Amino acid sequence: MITHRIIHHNVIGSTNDEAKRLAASGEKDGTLITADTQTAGRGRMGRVWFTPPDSAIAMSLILRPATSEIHLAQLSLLGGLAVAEGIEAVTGLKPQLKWPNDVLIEDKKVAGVLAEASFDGNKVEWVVLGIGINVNAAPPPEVILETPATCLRPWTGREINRAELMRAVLDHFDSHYYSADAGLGSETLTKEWKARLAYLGKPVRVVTAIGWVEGALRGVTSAGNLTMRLADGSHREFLAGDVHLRRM
Ligand code: BT5
Repeated sequence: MITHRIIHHNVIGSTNDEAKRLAASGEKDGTLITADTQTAGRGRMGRVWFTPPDSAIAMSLILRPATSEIHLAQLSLLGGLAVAEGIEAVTGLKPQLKWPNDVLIEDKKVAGVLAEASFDGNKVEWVVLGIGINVNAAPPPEVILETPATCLRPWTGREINRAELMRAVLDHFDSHYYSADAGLGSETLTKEWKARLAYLGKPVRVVTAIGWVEGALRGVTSAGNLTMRLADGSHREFLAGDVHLRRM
């Protein structure tokens, strides 16, 4: 395991913004920014991420990948897997991954991942992997537009120690990310994603900027793309990006 340098804030706008600022000024691989409360938490594409004060996990990990053969979708999925495994280790619950970046308990969103990066040409300079987990309080229903939200508390019946859960998530992340043979791009990791994938084999709709496609969800590729089987038997692959996955 690597030892992360942790910079904690009681209140901050967004841990991802702070991590990006630090990464751009040379902060090293493994530094983690955490906060008890975010006032301007972000989701993908400018969406709002609500952080219930003093009861959630909001953290952003700075990574400087050794290889440029890395896709942000892989890191989102890996972040989600680490969250799911960390939650399972601490609570016994078995969360699922909703491609590309959500963690669900019984179809409700308990956590979200936001991977952002800076490139120098084709080479990744740094990645900021932001993770938000609803631990002891759920966000108010009015901030949730699409997937219903939940937190861990109603499922465990007890308050969860946020530091313990954060450690568990980071340990699981490290054990995959720094694995020589079961890391990003490996068949082992791809199988672990698939084993946790929400809606596997179920009818889904993928909504893209130019329309939508319906089919059965087949799985994910080692690059983190979604695969679907369409009604005519053909297969389609989707890159994460401005794409939404919906259950039908
Ligand atoms: C995400 O975006 O799910 C990524 C969330 C990443 C948050 C972390 S917290 C630490 C770090 N610092 C940041 O500023 N961000 C990262 P997306 O898939 O775009 O989902 C956003 C949507 O989820 C919103 O439009 C709401 O509908 C919903 N949402 C907002 N807050 C939520 C919450 N606490 N729990 C569940 N759903 C939420």
